[in-house]
Amino acid sequence: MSKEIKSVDYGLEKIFEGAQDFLPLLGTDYVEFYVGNAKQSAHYYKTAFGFQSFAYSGLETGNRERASYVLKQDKIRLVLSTPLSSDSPINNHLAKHGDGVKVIALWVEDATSAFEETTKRGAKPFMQPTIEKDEHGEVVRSGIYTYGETVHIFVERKNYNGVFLPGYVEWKSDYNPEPVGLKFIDHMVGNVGWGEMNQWVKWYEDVMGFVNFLSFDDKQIHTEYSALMSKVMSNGNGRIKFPINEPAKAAKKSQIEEYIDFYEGAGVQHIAVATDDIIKTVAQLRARGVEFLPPPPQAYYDDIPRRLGSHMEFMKEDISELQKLSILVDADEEGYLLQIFTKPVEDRPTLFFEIIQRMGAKGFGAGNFKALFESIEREQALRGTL
Ligand code: TYF
Ligand code: FE
Repeated sequence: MSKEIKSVDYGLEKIFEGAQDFLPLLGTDYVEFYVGNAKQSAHYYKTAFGFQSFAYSGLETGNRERASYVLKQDKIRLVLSTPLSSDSPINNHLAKHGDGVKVIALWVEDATSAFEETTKRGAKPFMQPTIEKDEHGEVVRSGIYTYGETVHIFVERKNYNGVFLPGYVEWKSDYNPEPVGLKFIDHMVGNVGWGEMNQWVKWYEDVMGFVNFLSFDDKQIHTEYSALMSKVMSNGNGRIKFPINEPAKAAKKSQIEEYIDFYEGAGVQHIAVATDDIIKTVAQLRARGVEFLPPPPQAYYDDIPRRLGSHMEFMKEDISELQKLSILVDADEEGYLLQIFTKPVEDRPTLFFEIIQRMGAKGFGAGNFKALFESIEREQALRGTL
């Protein structure tokens, strides 16, 4: 069998059959981080993760409140924003949470309707529908709060042909490290507090029209020390997937609790980015200084043929290559997936990245949870937070 499956069919059409999608989403538009020093963060994401300079807003463009650097790699756009004075509202977010994700922006046909449909279903407004214009046309944006102080901004750009948004100019740089093959955002995970997962699941169902199509309970996700529960939410076309985690009772501190303690509330735990050549991507990331969680034991790799079963015959990657890079492998009925997790990318043990290559599998690596969480716990122990 030589089938290569690129995009994954979750069969969501069946779940949504007959339902009217009141919030059609075209994809992730951008992810905005609030950071202490956007200029230096931009250098890190270019150098280490292979993002390309794309757009800029700051003092030179007449923006005296904040500086924002927009980076791009294939379909992924990151915005790194930093306050330029103590008056900026970014400061409060930074003081409380440290560097982290403030905005998960979603691309829509109609940002006014997205705002009305979600706020009438109970969403707390963050930004009223606002028209921004420049010589390249106009963009309409609106926004609502989700968990913690994180927000969703709806971006309508059908009448715009500028580089990013009004207020931004093209950012040309003489320093352009090669991309590492990151293609698009596969999913973004939110950590919420004790007992709060189900209310956020309900919020995504009621307010955004999402469905819960996969769940993991603390019986599946636990180690000797800690446990968590997770439910995966998806929109109608399957392009937007948001797993929601909550800590579960266990012998020691759950990694989700550690996150909540250091982020001082709910927030984005990880951003999973897709590649179609994880071996090449991870080799390059490692060479550029990106740190990953330590590898699972030899027994994990010895067991891969058994775990992959019939998928083994069309697995193209060499297990020893995967082991050399500490890449994890999981399988479900439809295929297999390869994944790896970075260490947190800031000093607080909060946000990290996942690199994922799906070869037909629709899951999130449940078969890796135990090995992965034991690896996270070894890191927690080093931090004295387990
Ligand atoms: O998105 C997921 O569900 C997987 C697995 O703390 C996972 O990437 C779940 C929880 C966690 C780290 C990874
Ligand atoms: Fe993930």
